[in-house]
Amino acid sequence: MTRLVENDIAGLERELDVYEEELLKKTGLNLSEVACAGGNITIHDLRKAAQSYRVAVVPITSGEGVIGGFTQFVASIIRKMGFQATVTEETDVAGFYEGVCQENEIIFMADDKKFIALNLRTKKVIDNGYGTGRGFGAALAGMADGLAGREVLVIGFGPVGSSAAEYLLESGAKVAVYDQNELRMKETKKDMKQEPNLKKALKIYDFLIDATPEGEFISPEDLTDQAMIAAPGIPLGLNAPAFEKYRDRVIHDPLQIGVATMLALAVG
Ligand code: 2YC
Repeated sequence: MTRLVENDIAGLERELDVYEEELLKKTGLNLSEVACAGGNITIHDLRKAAQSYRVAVVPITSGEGVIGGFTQFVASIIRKMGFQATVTEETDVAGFYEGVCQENEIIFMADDKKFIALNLRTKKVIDNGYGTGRGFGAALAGMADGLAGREVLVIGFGPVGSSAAEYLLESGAKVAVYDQNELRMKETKKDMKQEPNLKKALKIYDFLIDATPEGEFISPEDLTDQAMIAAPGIPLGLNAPAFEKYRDRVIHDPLQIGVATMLALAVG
């Protein structure tokens, strides 16, 4: 898991509307619709939950400490989905206490190991990796206008990649996996195809999930002309020329889809 830095999220809060317009153009879905698809809930149920739940985001100072703008951006994504969301004044346990006392029943908080959404009413806890994988799977399906029966290559089989692969199987896609780590390749499910050679695989598959922490390992000549890429991995795996060529068919963001899908899963 790549730890974000302040610069990864600087300015994104005020660009959230533009971000959502681009998402809509690429996938035909807005942020709430992507989240609901990944979270297996209806927009109606999400709207109902927005009337019934309030959300607190708690800054956590442990480990490498607070990331500037992180909790504020998380709260703005949650507000974009129609929920009331506040960042607590206090941090850590005092912040958690403050959030609960103000009757927020959904708590978002992240230390250096885990980023979670906790539903105090249903005791459901959602991990960012799980939410991000499902959300980007749903975004790719939107871009492809459905992935049932289509072959999809998942690059990187960590928490995000394995979750995306699971979502794609549920959507009826044929899933293939490449991971440079043999051990992780062994964790792939029986109905997932293992692709031992990434360069060969990139020349075959039109639908890709880049769930690696590797940056700039994919060049334009590696990809098929029809390629569509959902890239939750930070930094982006496509190099600059590849991003330039495929930008209208690339979905990549540091937090928006992951946080939105965590919320949909937490209230579902
Ligand atoms: O500002 C704070 O409260 C910090 N404790 C937040 C630390 C987040 C560390 N995790 C990451 O940077 C990201 C996750 C958001 C998803 C993957 N890495």
